[in-house]
Amino acid sequence: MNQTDYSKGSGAVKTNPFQIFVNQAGYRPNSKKTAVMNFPCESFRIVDHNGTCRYEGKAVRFGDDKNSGDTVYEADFSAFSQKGTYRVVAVDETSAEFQIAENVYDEVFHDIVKAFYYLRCGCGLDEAYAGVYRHGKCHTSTALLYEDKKTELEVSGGWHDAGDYGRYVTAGSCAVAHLLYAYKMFPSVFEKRQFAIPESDSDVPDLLAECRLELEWFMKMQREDGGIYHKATTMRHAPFVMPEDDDAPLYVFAVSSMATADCGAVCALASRIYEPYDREFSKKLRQTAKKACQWLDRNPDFIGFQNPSDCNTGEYGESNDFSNRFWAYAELYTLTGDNKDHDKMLKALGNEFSFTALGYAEMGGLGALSYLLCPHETDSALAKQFADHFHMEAARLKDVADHCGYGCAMEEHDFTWGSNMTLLEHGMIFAISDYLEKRNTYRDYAVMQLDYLLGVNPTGYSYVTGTGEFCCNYPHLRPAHADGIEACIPGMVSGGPNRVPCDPDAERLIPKGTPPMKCYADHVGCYSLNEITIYWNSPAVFLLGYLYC
Ligand code: 9MR
Ligand code: ZN
Repeated sequence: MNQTDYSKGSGAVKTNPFQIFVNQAGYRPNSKKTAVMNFPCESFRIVDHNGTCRYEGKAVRFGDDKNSGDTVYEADFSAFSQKGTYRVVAVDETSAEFQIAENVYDEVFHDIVKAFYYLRCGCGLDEAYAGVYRHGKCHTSTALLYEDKKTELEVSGGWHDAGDYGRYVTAGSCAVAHLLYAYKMFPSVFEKRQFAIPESDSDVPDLLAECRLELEWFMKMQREDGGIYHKATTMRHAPFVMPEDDDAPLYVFAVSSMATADCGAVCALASRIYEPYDREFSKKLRQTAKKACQWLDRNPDFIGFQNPSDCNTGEYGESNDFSNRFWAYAELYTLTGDNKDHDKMLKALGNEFSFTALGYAEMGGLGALSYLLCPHETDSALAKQFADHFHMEAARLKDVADHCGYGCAMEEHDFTWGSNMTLLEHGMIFAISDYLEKRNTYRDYAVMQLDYLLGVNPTGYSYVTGTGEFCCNYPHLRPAHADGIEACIPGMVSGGPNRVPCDPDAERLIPKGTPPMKCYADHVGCYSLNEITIYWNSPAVFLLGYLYC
């Protein structure tokens, strides 16, 4: 993230040739279908690839949209459900190509899950699975404990966090939790689905095989006394080289109470999920979770994390660990059914935090979800409170989306670093609320969040690499740049617009006063707009899992 010479993609940022904004992956036949225009128009047409008009509709003036600064017109073609490949045309503008078909999400879903494979650390990526994106083994040397450099630790494995090669426990726990809840809530979507990974032929669903890599790494990050080290990284961010060429010494940094709680929580969750597939592994996860929670019992005070002054890799600092502890004890109770664990969870409720936040720092929503899906006896009044929080949040977000010309459930303050995570987590809230009530009240709103991600937004970008005619292709992602291949590794969710761009390239490229939803550039230097991370992909997996049901 410094004075790097970006030889690829460092030129001008492309301008969008399409002024009508559509979901570039497409729409399912029976789903809500909207395109958005930001120029005056009264009607629109859907044309097929021969240019033949297949549908005509009236454009509806939405009016001024605050976060994009646009005056917006909407084209609703939900009534048109004929399978095919189309564009929307209005006045003399056109949209990118899109499809209407039952399976329109298949490819993007595959890519977004497969992205985790591409981020694997340690094992190297085989040509058989990675094709041109293959690379050698990376970060396999032992690491030194930063606090006591005589101690060497073997902590290979897991996933690279993001555009950098660091591995961070809190970030990883959040991502694995999204993926495991996707599996738990929508099992039929994942049971048979393969993502072309080395484990695809095993009896374990691919999504679980993929998460296992990260879980195995978490276990290596646990200290004898149960505490979990916060991160394993080099001292400084690597230059833009391939992972196997990043050979700076690795360090393991201090134990934090957030990492211990988050990792304990996700291992407890995983222990239940892997039980039918691998008893031994499930037992190990249970032990990791128990030891982590015992450490929390013995260390009731917050132990945060701050980078030592000579380290510039990700910090993932938090100012308290209330929600993390609640999540840990909620998952522990869900695993054990032990009243003592229930008491600990109740005690952790004594502090104020959100019960709908889904990470990476605030974890209260995951604790609430754990309790709501708990197979043991629960306090029905408390469970109702948790469910109500999700329903109230879904209703609030619906209102936000109704006031947005692009149907996006985000407010001005949501457009910060990684805004697409917030977008997708809001999509998750719609899904969770409906799931709990076995209804489809918010389905259209969940679809609309995905539409925004894949092109129904004022930049016109599909924010997923490889999806759509006009998608981001130059994310701040070291191997994608260093491999010299023009087409980026597919399936990477870009962080998205950030109204407070805070890297030198973004400060140069985004004029002051740009509306929040347009503060984006598909430029490799812009880590505050265009990085990728595991926990920006993971909520997309959850949302797509839901939309498949
Ligand atoms: O996602 C994180 C974002 O919310 C923070 O504002 C930002 C600055 O602290 O850090 C982001 O996390 C980065 C992490 O520190 C290192 N790996 C890449 C992450 C995504 O940019
Ligand atoms: Zn690596």
